[in-house]
Amino acid sequence: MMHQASVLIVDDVPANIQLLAEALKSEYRIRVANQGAKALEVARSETPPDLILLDIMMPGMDGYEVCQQLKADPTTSAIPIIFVTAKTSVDDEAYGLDLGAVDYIPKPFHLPVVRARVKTHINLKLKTDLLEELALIDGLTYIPNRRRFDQSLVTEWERARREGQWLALAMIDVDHFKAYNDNYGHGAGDDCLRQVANALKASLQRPADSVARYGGEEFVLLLPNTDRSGACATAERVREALFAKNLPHAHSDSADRVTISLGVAATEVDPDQPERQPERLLKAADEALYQAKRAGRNRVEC
Ligand code: GH3
Ligand code: MG
Ligand code: MG
Ligand code: MG
Repeated sequence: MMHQASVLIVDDVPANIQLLAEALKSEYRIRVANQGAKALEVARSETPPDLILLDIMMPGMDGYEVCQQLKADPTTSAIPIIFVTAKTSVDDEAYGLDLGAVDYIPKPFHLPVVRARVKTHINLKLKTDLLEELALIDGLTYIPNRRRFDQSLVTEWERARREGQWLALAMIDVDHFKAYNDNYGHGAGDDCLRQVANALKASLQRPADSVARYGGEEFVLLLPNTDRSGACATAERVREALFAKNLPHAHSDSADRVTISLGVAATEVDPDQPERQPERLLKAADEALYQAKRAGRNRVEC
């Protein structure tokens, strides 16, 4: 996943933009904005910059205001900002740093210093991004972990509520997995969980659908904009996909292979009922899963 870091240069004077761009373009993808409003637009785009060099004195919205707005918006607040400015008093500098900028470079700037400071803050930003990504990935299966699922559930719940849509979940548990470990060993059990995770991931068809490892040998599907019958059909397809993998399990009581049980819950999220929390959907899916187990495993309870 090699991605070239990008730097947004914001300045109302074209000559300043040009100097900075020349100094940085061999290492970074450069984007430019000649006014505050344009800077906000680039920062809020689908591909936000990894760092912003921000002039302060500009007609219209000044750099302080741009910085304030970026820091107040959770989608842009993590982008490091370096002020590059002719406002050189210590009070101006303190004010800029108080607003959340990571650094402050006085004009006229010395290009090697700009380059060095940009490099430091880009490296830090990329490391932070990587850590955030790793914190949300399960270390055994490399699919999203429970922390990531909890975040997605809240996000999708809010979206469904705003748009008056359905939201569905399927809780998944591997059948007789204790016997698998006892028979084949814990290492083989780990391999099996990786294969189950891959099969689940591969069997999803809509881009919005996702699977996470909920814990142990439990997984969960999050199915946005999906009603009950759609969710049941997806769960059944997922069950069949894993069955078709034919992973041997000699000590399963339900089949000659590894199987899963699934419990489905779906709700049309009503904007007028904010007290209906996503936890209730999870609980319903969990109860359905329990029914699937009681009814004999290797099945979907809708
Ligand atoms: P059921 O059909 O009722 O779900 O039976 P089960 O044996 O799967 O249920 P139980 O909850 O008793 O056992 C779950 C097993 O999953 C026990 C635990 O050791 C195993 N397990 C949980 N996490 C991991 C893991 O990361 N790796 C391995 N190898 N085993 C795990
Ligand atoms: Mg200016
Ligand atoms: Mg379990
Ligand atoms: Mg189990």
